[in-house]
Amino acid sequence: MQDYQKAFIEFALQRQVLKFGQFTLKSGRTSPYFFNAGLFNTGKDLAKLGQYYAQALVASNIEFDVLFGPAYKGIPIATTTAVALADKHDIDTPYCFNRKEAKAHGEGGTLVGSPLSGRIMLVDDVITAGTAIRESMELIDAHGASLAGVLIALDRQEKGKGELSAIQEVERDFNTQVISIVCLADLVEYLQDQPDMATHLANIEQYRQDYGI
Ligand code: OMP
Repeated sequence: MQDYQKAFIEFALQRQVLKFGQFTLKSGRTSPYFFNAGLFNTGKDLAKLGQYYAQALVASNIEFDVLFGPAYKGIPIATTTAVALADKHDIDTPYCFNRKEAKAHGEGGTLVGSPLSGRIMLVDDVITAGTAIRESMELIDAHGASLAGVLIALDRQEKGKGELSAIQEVERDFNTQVISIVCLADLVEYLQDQPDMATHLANIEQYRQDYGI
C-alpha cells in the first residue's frame, strides 16, 4: 500500500465516511463496514478528495483525454480531480459531466463542460451494481468516444450475483480497467497495523471469506 492510500483510509475514518458496525447493503448482505462518500461534504474535504483521486490516476499510468463525472455524484468528483491534477501535477485535463434531464432551451444538450471525445476516464464514488457505468457508456458510445478506464474511491472486492464482482463485470463487459484509490485488501492491510481495531479486522476477514472475490 502506498502512503497516499494509507492517508486516504485515515481521512475516510476521521470524516466517518468509513465506519465499522453492521450495515445492510443494497445487495441485502450484512457488512461489517460501510463507505459513505456523501460525508465528504465540506470544501476542505472536497479539495483533499480530489488530491487522492488525482494521485490514484497518476499512479495508474492510464492515458486518457477527458475526465467524465456522471450525474450527480460524479460531478463534484470530476471537478475536484481536474483541479487537483492541475494544481498538484501540472496536468491540465478537460472535464465534463452530464445532466440527468436534457435541456431543450439555452445551450441545450445533456453535456456540460468539454466535449466528450477521445479516451474518457470516468470517475465516480463507488460501483455497486454498475448501472451508472452502463448508462454512461451509452453516452460515451453516442459521442464516438472510448472508455479509457473507471476510477472510484473504494473497491469492496466482493462477489456480485455470480463469482465476479460488479467491478470485474464492468471490466469484462467494457474491456476496460477499473481503478480505485483503495480496495478492501488495502483496508485489511491497514487494520493489521492497528491493534485497537482487531475486532473490526476479524469481522472483515470473516465477511471476506463469505463474499470476497
Ligand atoms: P448510488 O449512490 O445510487 O450510486 O448508490 C450507491 C449505493 O452503494 C447505495 O445504495 C449505497 O448504499 C451503496 N453502498 C455504499 O455507498 N457504500 C458501501 O460501502 C456499500 C454499499 C452497498 O450497498 O453495497
